[in-house]
Amino acid sequence: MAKWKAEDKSIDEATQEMIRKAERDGVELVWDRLEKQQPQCGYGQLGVCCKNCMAGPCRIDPFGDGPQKGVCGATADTIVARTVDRMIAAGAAAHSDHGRHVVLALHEALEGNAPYPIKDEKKLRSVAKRLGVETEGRDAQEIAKDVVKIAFDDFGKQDEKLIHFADAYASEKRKEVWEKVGVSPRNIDREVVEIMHRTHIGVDHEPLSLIAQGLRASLGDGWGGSLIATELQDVLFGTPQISKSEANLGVLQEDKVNIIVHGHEPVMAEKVVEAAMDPEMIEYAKSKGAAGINLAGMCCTGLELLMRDNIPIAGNYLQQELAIVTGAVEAMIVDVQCIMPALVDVARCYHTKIIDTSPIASFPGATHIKFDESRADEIAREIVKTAIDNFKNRVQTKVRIPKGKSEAIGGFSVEATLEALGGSLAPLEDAIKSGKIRGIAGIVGCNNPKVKHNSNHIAIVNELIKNDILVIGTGCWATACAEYGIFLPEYAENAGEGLKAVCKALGIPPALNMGSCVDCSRMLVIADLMARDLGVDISDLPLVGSATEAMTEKAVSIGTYFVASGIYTHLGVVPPVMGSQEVINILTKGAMDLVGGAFFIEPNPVKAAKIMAEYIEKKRKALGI
Ligand code: SF4
Ligand code: MSK
Repeated sequence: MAKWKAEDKSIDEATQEMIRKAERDGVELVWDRLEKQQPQCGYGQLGVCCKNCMAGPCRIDPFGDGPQKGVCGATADTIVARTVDRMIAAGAAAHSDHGRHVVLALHEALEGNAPYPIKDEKKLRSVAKRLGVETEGRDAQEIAKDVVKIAFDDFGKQDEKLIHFADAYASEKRKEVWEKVGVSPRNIDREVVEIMHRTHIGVDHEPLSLIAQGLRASLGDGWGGSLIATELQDVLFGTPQISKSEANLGVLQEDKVNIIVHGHEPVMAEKVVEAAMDPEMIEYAKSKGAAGINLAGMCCTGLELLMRDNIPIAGNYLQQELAIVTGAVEAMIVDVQCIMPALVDVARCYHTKIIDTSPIASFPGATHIKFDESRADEIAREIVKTAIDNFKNRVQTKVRIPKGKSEAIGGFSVEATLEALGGSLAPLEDAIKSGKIRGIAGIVGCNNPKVKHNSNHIAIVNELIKNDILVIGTGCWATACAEYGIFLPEYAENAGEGLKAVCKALGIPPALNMGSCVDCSRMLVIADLMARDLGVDISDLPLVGSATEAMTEKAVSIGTYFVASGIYTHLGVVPPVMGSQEVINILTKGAMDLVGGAFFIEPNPVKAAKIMAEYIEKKRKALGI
């Protein structure tokens, strides 16, 4: 019998209902496993353990009685800095490899080897123009080939110059800061590799230079790998437009074949959407006794589909097991990142098939249907057919779909946001200048079972909007807001008078869904646009960032590139840095002097929102507004 009650684990009733069902069904969930891990290792929490070589593992005694150096002589400061760097490297690698996969898919399509037509030529032309690619009198195929070449070059060039995408998208002022500090990313992959080199035993031991390399690798993610992923996904699958969908476990339907796509990369999922909508497939589902096919998303693949295709999203990171616990999911199709290996065990208690599709992500016990762009349509149909064939195995007595779901407006790409504002950021900037809106907070996703599911996300948004701070964000934060009804224009009633008036005039919610976690790049583009309009650097703007339920290494990379882009950024979960005062000082103070942004750590979301609001007021004062 679990000691933590369902109400302690999530603020969401549908989630609580499924947690209780899991308990009745004898299914172990993420919270049970977290409980079994208690107490978690104190050395690990402080970041003072090292296993970078086989003379270790070594650990530093935080109380000073035991060893103060590893076998090689590494201090706590070195070990903590290396720990942070390796987290950034892993996060940047994950985003950037995602970006690479998108470039490869576009490349294969242009070579005639994959069935992906360019869906958004307008976006392609605008990306190309930014990159300095000639567009006049050229067809989309030719332009796209040049864009692909540039993107590939950012993963492979060997000179010391800034990567092309960052060069094309970031303002001169910001680029000067990076150049001066020596953190301009030269090649997306190289910066990750260099972290692995520097943190190998006996290389870089200086916390400041280690962290500087972390900033550089993270910039290669935000202004490189992630940006490439976002921009080229828009080219391939369409730039998101503002539209309505639904969120939470209640989007599953009892009479239909339920298919969930989960992970991060839409290259495969977009094909599953097509296959699931194919009348032939729907007929096939009906022939098996179902009323049709219901496709829903999970985590960031879900957000990609919600943003572009209005596909409902069944949940965020901590709800992935619970979707299976409904007993109504025929197949969960997974690609990469944030997919719990435990899904296979949970699925064993029901009839759900876990189908892994990525050549780089295999799950023991899952059904493997590996995706290959050249046979994309055929594989997507095979996946959907496998799900339909599994409908007959559903055990009706185990089915219970919670009612909880909410409508939500999504699709706030940069382009859609500008369109909603009448073509430029001017109305928003005017509202900021006049003080109706005090500033903007950009929130990045994740859930973390150490934090009550969705609680920090909702609390911080409520507090920020009350203070007339417009919130934009991505990832599991966006799903939390969607489930809570925050992405509806009427939620502006909960905002301060100024923000409420602006939202009413524009017909927008007080918080805007900008997409998946890779789409944090959209927030950088918005910040950059605003800085250019006002003739200042990003660090001068009344902007703040937050990763309030941070969990993944990707979140560490995102937070770091926010900081390196000049944004004061909140972390709601204490990262493994507390074992080094020097590293804490660099991240929370020193970075501000170097790049105009820094981290602050505050587990209490209400207190964090207050600090963010104060920072915004400080920035407004400095700008004279
Ligand atoms: Fe220990 Fe140094 Fe090896 Fe780390 S690199 S495990 S501190 S000897
Ligand atoms: S899925 S990275 S838990 S946002 Fe992108 Fe959510 Fe964070 Fe994974």
